[in-house]
Amino acid sequence: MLRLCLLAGLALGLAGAALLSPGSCTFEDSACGYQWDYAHLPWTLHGEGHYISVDTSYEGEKAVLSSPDLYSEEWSCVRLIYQIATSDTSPDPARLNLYLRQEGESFDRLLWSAKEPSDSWLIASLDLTNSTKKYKLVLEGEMGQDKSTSIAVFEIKITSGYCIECDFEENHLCGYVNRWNPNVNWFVGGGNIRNSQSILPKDHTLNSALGHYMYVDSVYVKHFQEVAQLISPKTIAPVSGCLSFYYQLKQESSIVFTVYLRDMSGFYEEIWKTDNALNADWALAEVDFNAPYPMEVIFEVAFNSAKGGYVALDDISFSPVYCSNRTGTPFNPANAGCNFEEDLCNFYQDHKDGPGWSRVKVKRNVYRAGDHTTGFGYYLLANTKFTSQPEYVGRLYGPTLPGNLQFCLRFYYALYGFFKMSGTLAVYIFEENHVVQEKIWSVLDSPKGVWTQAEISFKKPMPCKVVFVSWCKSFWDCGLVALDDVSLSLGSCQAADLPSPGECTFEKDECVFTQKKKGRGSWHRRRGPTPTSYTGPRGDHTTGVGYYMYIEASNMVYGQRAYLVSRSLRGTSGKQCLTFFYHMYGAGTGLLSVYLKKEGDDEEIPLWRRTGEQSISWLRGLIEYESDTNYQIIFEAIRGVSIRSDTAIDDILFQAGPCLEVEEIQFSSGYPDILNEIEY
Ligand SMILES: [Ca+2]
Ligand SMILES: [Ca+2]
Ligand SMILES: [Ca+2]
Repeated sequence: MLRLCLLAGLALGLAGAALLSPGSCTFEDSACGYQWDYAHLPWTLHGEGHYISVDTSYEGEKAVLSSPDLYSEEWSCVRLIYQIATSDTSPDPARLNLYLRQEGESFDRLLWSAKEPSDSWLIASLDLTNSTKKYKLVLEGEMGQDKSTSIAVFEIKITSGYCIECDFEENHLCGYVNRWNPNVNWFVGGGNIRNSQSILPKDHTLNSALGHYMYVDSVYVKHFQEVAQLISPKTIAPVSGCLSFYYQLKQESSIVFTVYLRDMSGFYEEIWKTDNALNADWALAEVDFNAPYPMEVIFEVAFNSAKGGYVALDDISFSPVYCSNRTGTPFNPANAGCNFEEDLCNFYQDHKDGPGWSRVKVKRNVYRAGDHTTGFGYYLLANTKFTSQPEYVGRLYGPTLPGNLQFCLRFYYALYGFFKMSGTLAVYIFEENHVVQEKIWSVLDSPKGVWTQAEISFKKPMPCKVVFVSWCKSFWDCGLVALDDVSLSLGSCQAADLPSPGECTFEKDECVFTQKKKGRGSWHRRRGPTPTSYTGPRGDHTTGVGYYMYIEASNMVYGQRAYLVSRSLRGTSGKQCLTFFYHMYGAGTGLLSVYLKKEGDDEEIPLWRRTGEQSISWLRGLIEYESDTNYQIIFEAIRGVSIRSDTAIDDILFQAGPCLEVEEIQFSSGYPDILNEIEY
């Protein structure tokens, strides 16, 4: 249960409801138009305590609170003050989640999730990018296993501007935190505090003794090079522009005042440093700021002695235009990827080593696997019988990437052949002049003929290129190497991306889907090959070594059905696009169908169907549909005539808007003449 005494000191400068912007609430007299979902646990408004909470006095798993309709044509910052009180230490404890529910979308986008229990309130700051679409904020409390869990929200405040901006006039300090150090720390100065260390007569915002600022001084410094850090809220949306702030620096012996960016893998980049000039009054600092992936701004002061002096800081602000006259378009990581469907994109080869990688595709069949993108498309192949010679090396160069940015490179590879495969494919980083070459990845022996995902994080100080190198040492040490779906994103691969809404890879669970049994056959979640030979996939579509859903034909009888049904999805106006991958390999394969079931309607509208064996590959299915009422999507597999009838699905993705591509026509009259038949 919540301890109410902890709420003391929670005066957030929000006197007078008239000041509140739409979507903001202090939960004093009302919930400000926030409504709870009666299908779940009730929230309780504690007007005297100024908070709203949910606890486990009722049976239930979660509670949902959604805002009135909101608009944010300007960039804004949502600040949420909350507390999770629980003794739950299980791997899946109580959580508070914040979702963005945008008009026209069937799925809510997770903006933020917290699970750390605490004895006092905490603050979360979340940037909301500008949009013309109507939206709601949806808070979801997940109660976990502990029977005494309580989740409370004290305040939601939406302000225009960026979360890294702060004038330090409110005591939540905009989510800025001091990193505790025994001897030197950032403190709030000014206002009514009037303590002996609060040395400045006036702050910058109000130019008054009542205004507030942050300061750090050297009085308690004991060691050489002691450091105080003030850390901003983490950016969650890409931002670039001009960061400015006011500071005063009084220096008796050397002080170093530095501003860093720190990414989620802990890498620091210095963006600003004081020169040694004294600043008797508030001085303006302006610095170009570029955070294409989540980062924190760190204001760091290093002292060398107790007589160092002090630094004060106020009015941190941000403008989306660079301070300097910087031109040029920002780097777009999409230009460094390729699915090889049209051409090599921005990749190229040098032919000094002989023919390198060939762009190929195979007819959809049950003997040769297709590409990774759709199962029907193109990929690159090296070490074919045309290219493989002892000591043969094929190099595929990517476009030049800027230095000093963290990247995540992902690609899919597949190996074919009978011999030793390790080392036949490697990834190098070439510095621009190709003088420095560094191997960052090399293939180990892996399952043959399975598209397997590789993931590499890297960051280099200089501009560089990614180079895929295929290698054929000798006839006995050489195999076919296939490459597809190369993609590059900003930030490290490990920086846990919030899951995409409407995406289901089946890696953790069955997502929005559940079985509908009633004496029917069932879908199973599995990784690796299925038990019966000559049917079923050898690996999943997501990574090659992950999970997929399938029907095990040997547990079912001819004509038996298995249903996988989504939960109720939000109806919207306009078209929706459903993408998924299906695997129908096996001489006795039955049917796979997809249905749309609208709420309050018994009819299951057929959207898509395939009958019989299709390919040894995962193939992509695309479905466009519309439903303005809530609806469910049903995947139905029917077992075929024999046990070679395992049917599998993976990588389901729901997206708002029409499908951008059309599905490859299933029984086309022929393939393009440029078709490159593989020889191996
Ligand atoms: Ca101030
Ligand atoms: Ca492809
Ligand atoms: Ca999967």
